Amino acid sequence: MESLIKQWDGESVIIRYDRVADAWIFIAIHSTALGPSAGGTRMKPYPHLREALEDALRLSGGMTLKWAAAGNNYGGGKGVIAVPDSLDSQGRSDLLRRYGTFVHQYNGIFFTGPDYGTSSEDMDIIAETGDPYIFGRTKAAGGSGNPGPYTALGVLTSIQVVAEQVFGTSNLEGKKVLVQGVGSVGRGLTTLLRETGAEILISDVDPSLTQYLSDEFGLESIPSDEAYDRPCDIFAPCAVGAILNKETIPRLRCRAVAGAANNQLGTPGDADLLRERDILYAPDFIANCGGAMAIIGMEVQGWSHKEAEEKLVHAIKSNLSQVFQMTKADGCSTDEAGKRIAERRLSGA
Ligand code: PPY
Repeated sequence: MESLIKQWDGESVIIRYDRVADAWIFIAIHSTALGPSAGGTRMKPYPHLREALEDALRLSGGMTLKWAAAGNNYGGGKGVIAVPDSLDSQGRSDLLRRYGTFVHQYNGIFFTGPDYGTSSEDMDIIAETGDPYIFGRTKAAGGSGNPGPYTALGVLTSIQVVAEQVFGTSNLEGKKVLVQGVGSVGRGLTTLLRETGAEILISDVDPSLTQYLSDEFGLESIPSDEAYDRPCDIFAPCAVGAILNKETIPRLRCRAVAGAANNQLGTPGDADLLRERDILYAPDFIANCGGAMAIIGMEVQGWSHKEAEEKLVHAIKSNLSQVFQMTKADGCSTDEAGKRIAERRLSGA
């Protein structure tokens, strides 16, 4: 764990052991250059504690790039709560309240909201003690609700922009889009894709999730270990990170990658592998910023639901077209180009 922190380029990590629930809490503050750190709180059991810390460190770094590229004055942060498998519902709610107290103690150096394993309803509970540092509460409690649909809209926009680059048209009719992971965001993406006339393939490690979509909408489901090999036009990773790596990239049979998962590249060099294979990659921290932008837009900047949609679509189109221009002009990878856009803002801070 020491070596993870030594190698990390962020600012601070806050660690707490919650004795009552036997849970570990990591809050990684990657950067406060543009403003207070902000990012969702992920809650799940981890086989090894090291992986929980690793998630917090990596994901908070992604948030720094996301906020900077999106033009928001926040820095990268992420909360991770590593819980035991045995945690029951009452124990979970009590832990969330203690987590709120913990976040509150830091007086706004870290703002948080929903992420993998936490919901808007959970944010209502955390906010009982953590207010005013909790975003994404339910609409009934005065928050902006589940950010998933906004993230999905941003990913759809990214898919349309990469289609335009690769096929000369953003019209997805008849285009094969493979959605890897049909949890909250992936499933929302399939709903939006159905309206475009795209041919949708789905894949998930949890067969109950794909079964529902296959039964209800006739979507073709691919076994999860075959997702990389299946020919498609656009591959949309909406599950776990690090799935674009030296094992999977040679197997891909798509023209472009655009999805919602955080930290999709195994290493930054994997963006070059994609470029060498002529697969156009929409940098994850640009493609998946819709939820983050909408949360801040609606809760801090006073945007309506409609304004949030319009502004996130506009920001993603504009950032991706800059990225693709930069890669054409100087041959860098799209990931590198996206990072330059973010770093330009960070260095001007
Ligand atoms: C993400 O986009 O990965 C987030 O964590 C978004 C976010 C930002 C602020 C509060 C909650 C979630």
